[in-house]
Amino acid sequence: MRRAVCPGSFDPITNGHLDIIERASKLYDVVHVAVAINKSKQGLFTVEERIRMIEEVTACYGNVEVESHHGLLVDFCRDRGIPAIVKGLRAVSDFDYELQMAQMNHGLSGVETLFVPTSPTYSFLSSSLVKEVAAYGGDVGHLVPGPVLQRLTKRMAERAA
Ligand code: COD
Repeated sequence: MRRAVCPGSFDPITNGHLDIIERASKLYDVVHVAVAINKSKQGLFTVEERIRMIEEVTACYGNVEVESHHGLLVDFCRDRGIPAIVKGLRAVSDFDYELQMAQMNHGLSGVETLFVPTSPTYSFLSSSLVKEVAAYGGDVGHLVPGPVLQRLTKRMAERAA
């Protein structure tokens, strides 16, 4: 079984994340999506909510497993026998930090990182920007999957009330 992991915060998953997960799902037998638990950062969605949204929008691929994780990503990989991390690269600005993480992860455990160039349509897209635009009532319907848009709209309305 060829396995890979797509890690991230996914707060919430965007079409940019989904594009990378879909492309990884065509290259590997099983793609693990690892949702990082960051106790020092309050998310818009709980980790459980993020997992449910990712499961819903990746179910169609048939080979994607979604889990939370805390601690080092390389430990998540070691525990599941995953030799590769798949990351999307949006722009040169992503590259410095992604290269550092890739080299650190390889040095720690030998796990490889493979970079997939983002689709040009999504090269500007991040969860943070989606949340900011949505918070001010902007249209993000073309940037996130439908089920995510529904929950995002609801959460923003709750926050505004
Ligand atoms: N197009 C393509 N890819 C995208 C896009 C887009 N528009 N947006 C995001 N991505 C991809 C990128 O590969 C990105 O790295 C990944 O999705 C996740 O993005 P986010 O924003 O959801 O998540 P981050 O950047 O907050 O996630 C950081 C990690 C959780 C991956 C990282 O901190 C980590 O591995 N933490 C675990 C602890 C650890 O091992 N630390 C040591 C690292 S050396």
